Amino acid sequence: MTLDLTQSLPSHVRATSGRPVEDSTLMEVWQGLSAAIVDQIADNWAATTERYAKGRQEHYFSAEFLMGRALLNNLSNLGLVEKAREALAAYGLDLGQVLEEEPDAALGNGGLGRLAACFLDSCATLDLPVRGYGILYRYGLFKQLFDNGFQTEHPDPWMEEGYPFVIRREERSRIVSYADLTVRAVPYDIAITGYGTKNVGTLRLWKAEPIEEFDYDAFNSQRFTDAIVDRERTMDISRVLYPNDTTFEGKVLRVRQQYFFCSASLQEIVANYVRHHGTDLTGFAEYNAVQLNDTHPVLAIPELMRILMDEHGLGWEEAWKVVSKTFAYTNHTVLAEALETWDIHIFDRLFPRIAEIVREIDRRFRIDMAERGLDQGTIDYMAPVAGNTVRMAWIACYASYSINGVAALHTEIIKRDTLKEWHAIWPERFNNKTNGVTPRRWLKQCNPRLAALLDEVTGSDAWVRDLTELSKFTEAGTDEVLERLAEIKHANKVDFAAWVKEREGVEIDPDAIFDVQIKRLHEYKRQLLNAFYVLDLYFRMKDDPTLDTPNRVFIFGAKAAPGYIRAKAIIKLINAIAELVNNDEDINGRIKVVFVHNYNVSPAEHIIPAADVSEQISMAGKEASGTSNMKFMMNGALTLGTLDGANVEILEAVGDENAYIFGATDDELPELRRHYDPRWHYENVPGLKRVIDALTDGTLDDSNSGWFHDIRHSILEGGYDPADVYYVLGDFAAYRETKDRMAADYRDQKAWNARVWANISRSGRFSSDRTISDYAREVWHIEGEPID
Ligand code: 8GP
Repeated sequence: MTLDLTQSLPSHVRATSGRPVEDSTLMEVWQGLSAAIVDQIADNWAATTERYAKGRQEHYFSAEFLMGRALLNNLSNLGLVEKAREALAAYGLDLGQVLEEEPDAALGNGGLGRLAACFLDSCATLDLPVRGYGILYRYGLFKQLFDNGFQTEHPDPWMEEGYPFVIRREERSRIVSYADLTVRAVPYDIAITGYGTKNVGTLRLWKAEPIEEFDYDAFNSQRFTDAIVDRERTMDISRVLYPNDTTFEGKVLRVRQQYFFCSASLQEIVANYVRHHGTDLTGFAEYNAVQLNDTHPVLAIPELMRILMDEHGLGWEEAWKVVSKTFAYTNHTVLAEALETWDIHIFDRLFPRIAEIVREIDRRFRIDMAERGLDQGTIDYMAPVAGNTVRMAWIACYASYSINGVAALHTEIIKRDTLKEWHAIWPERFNNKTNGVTPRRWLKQCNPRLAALLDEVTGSDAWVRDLTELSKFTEAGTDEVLERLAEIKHANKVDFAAWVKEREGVEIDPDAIFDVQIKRLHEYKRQLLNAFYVLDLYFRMKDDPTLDTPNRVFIFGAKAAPGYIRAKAIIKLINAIAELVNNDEDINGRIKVVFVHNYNVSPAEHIIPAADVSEQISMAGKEASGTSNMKFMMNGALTLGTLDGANVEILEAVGDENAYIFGATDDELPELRRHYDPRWHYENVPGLKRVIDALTDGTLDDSNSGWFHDIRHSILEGGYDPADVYYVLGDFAAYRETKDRMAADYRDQKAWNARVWANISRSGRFSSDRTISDYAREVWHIEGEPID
């Protein structure tokens, strides 16, 4: 049964708004159209759910799912884009405008959360029995505004106006108990459609609610506030996503959140096992695997022990056997501050039984390791509990049957450094799963012009389900195709320029090179290196007005964690550079700097198709993988990057002549750092002195915050950390040379477009379909189960 949108749209809009389409707001039309889509998939969704429940399943536990918008994704997967366009046109409405009404579901911070969203898309497309589990945060990641160039943070109540894609499943509620509070976990399900399949997967997000809406006794005895305080304490659990990319605050609440979704999800998974396979839980791991997306869901390990022992009567050994065949752990970062640890007193206070189980895991671990002959120092280092500190990553490594990194280099680094002690004992647990991104959202939907060309060149849309199809066409970059590519990029840049003008009030030249760095703001990602280049180029142009270089637009998008002052200083700096450069009459628009505020999934969908250059310039060894690098590649932007994360594999795929690689490598850095003197670079590397002096000599204005002084100090003097920890000055000369060369190369458009085609046609291995197929085969041991 396919949907007749011309018929169902008006009735769904009327049911939503209580008025005819003509009198409804655009928001109501968006809601009505979205409801029509949910209506359309309901039967297949139920059939898929039923089918998966019986067999072996994989459960993807993640504190973050950065889903972005849903309507276009669903229309596209269901082949309904044109029908929706027509149905709306009958009322004089434009689909594009209606789509822009949708808020982003920003239930994630960055790479880790967006990866989870791409993975769900691939699992649905591949008909895999996988379900996502997380938290229905009332407030997603904060909204970012700029006030005089400073980041300010604002709440993002993303579903307040009504969000038809989440379905409350009251009857599936679970009780989660803490020592001081008992709450109801109510599941809200989001349907995950795939491309070219009837299967519909599920993302289940839990919301915390009071067991009883109100404590009536307290209320009736006039203690109104008591009644409300407990209610609010409960609602706090799913109120906000923690806005930290690498570190955590509000520890007790954070731990409460983690336990909340782990416990509710496991209760449900165990209940499903009992329903279909009986009460002997020793076979649990034959039917269930749980992927832990970083350490945030690691409390699931002691919680499953508790459920198996206390609720199903297994002994410790039996339960541990099940647990150690159930969990698999993905590490997403080598930054030491991101390896979560908690004070065990938090566990004692919130859930004494879990604390007891964690101590017992620790006790047995120590015995186990002593029996293996490890020395006391190593045992203490690796133990799950040290003094009062619980180390979540170590629990994950001990209990999991699989441990993976997210790009080849990253996996080597965790084996060699971060997790080397575990690798020495259990090398067979370690495996690499290089990240990927979904070509549906990140190519077909966001870049329809390029998608149409790919259909034409390859003769079908098979690439949408199997991006490696494109590799058969690496030689198809004829003069005509290259010209078409150039036209498409130009048209995308014209659209983007209009979007930027409207959203940021900056005019940019579509014939300039669009050079883009979009990602969380962190010192290791080195937005500062990029900013220094822009400032240096500005000074060079001021010195020599005849300097022969193409026009350039430098585009940034980044949020800084609210407590990360240095990151906020870098945002202010880039905005100050934009102010200086964009308004200088000598420059006359030859350089423009745009900081796109409130960077998120849907802005990325506008930016990436228009990009010429993809900045992937982290200090080698620090970026676990990166995923925007893959999205840019698919959309024909060339990588300007270090040999870090998945850049290494992108280079391998495209070859030296099709990427711009520079800078110190992970292998070289330890030796280089030993003799490193940033001051020497400041004095001797062309351009650097002037750029760094501009931070404090009055050229740039930090509104007396002292922040630019702090940046200079951190680079030249250091303090608590050594000077220039992220080797910005050390890599500057190589970066400048490479970026200048790249800009010069841009002039030869034909050669440039040949590189563009090389990147697009070889991007197949960076589809999340490849990543997910690898997980399914090598870690989860599941296969596709189409419903018809
Ligand atoms: C990110 C990594 O930084 C990035 O390189 C990688 O591509 C991405 O994960 C997906 O694997 N890591 C995080 O986002 C991260 O560690 N976030 C959390 C602690 C919240």
